Amino acid sequence: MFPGPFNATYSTLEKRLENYTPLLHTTEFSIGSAVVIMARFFILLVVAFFGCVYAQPTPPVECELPNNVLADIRETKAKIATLITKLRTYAITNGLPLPTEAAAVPEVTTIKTPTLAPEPVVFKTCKDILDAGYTTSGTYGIIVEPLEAPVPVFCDMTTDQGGWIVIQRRVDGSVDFNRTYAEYADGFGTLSGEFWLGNDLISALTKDTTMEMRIDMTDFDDVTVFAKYGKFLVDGANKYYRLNVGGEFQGDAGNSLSYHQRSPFSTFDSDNDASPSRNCALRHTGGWWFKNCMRSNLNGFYFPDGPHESYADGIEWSRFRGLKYSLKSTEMKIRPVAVTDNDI
Ligand SMILES: [Ca+2]
Repeated sequence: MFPGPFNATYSTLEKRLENYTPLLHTTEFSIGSAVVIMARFFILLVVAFFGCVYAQPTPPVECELPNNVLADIRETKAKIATLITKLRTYAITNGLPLPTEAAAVPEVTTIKTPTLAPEPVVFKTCKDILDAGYTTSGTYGIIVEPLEAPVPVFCDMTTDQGGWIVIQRRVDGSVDFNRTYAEYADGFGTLSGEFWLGNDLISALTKDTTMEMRIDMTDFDDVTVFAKYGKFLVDGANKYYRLNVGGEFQGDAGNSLSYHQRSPFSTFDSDNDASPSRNCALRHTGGWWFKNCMRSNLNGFYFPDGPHESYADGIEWSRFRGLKYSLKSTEMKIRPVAVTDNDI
């Protein structure tokens, strides 16, 4: 370590030096500190010189500092130089920055505007997912309020410009659709095959977003037709998942759903239809918005051949193949109604 206070003979300067003694015991030093010490020393020198000059009576005479004072000043300067040398030595032996490296003046930097953490991407519909660049049909997760966890849905990304949430599919009869009211509320089946998405979910999806609904259907001659409705909304459980279907109708399948407008949902164990004498779901099988009773029911029994002798208990769409023909495949799908210039 360094020695204690230097034995300066110039009393005032010695006192000043003592004030800087702590520097000897700390690593927080720099050449700047030594310069300050020297600067203060020279200020003392200047003060002493002019004090000498102006203290003389007129006419002024040449003033010289006493030799002993000059000697003390030279000695003190030498001691300060020694101090600086020791500081540099200390810095080198301890791997510190050299005191000659003056404290860097902080660079003026442009303060960046804090960047907000990016919001997590939330997809609420298959249309969102399509717009994000995912053009392959398949299972995706969407957020359906008030649920917080993503809900898996099957997105049809190709039909009619894509972006459809499929809510129903019949394709091979592998899934039993003659289910209870509670099962229709929850949904059943598998997204890659046959399924009913669930009335609670369908209601939640259509409650706050204006949706259009499209049905693609195929008979056993592989004739494919479609029906498309401009507006589709399913009320909540408190209204028995009542059907609200309207808007512009398009398609070559014929309109066999508008008849069911504003009908609540019925199953064999929950008769909410408009027939006082019959349980339409029990008679026609499956769950649907039966009225008195039906012109369509895509959730009926899957007949593997199409035509059937029984009346209207298959997968029926009367305007396409009548009520004694069960379709080969069906898909019901919903998509947010596109905003057009007329809506703005
Ligand atoms: Ca009834």
